[in-house]
Amino acid sequence: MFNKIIFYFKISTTFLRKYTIISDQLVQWEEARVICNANHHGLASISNENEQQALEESVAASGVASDLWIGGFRLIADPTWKWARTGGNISWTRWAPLQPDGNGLCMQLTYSYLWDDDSCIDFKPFICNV
Ligand SMILES: [Ca+2]
Repeated sequence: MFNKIIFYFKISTTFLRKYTIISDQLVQWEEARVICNANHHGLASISNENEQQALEESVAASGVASDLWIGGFRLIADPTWKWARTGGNISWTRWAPLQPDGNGLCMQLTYSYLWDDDSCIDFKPFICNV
């Protein structure tokens, strides 16, 4: 039902991370989270430079030239960003310049692979951890 594109990237001899990009389904952030939890291992989370690099490579290889939902979010009364997949606070970050600027509570990966807060009700393709 989805056009799933799965990429595998070996980042080092001890590190392997896989991401799935579902590129033909445009959904709001919450729906992306639910789909990723049901079918994979959560909406994509990025914990360090290696994972960011793997994500960038998988998006580049997919040919998807669009903003994409990833798994960061915050609550309206709390400035702390968390990963939906784990519930943990986000420490390592790769925000775009001048972001987060407060225009939304959900995190997108921009077409230049940087992080940006955005309105959760926008419709975008998304990336799951697998
Ligand atoms: Ca923003």
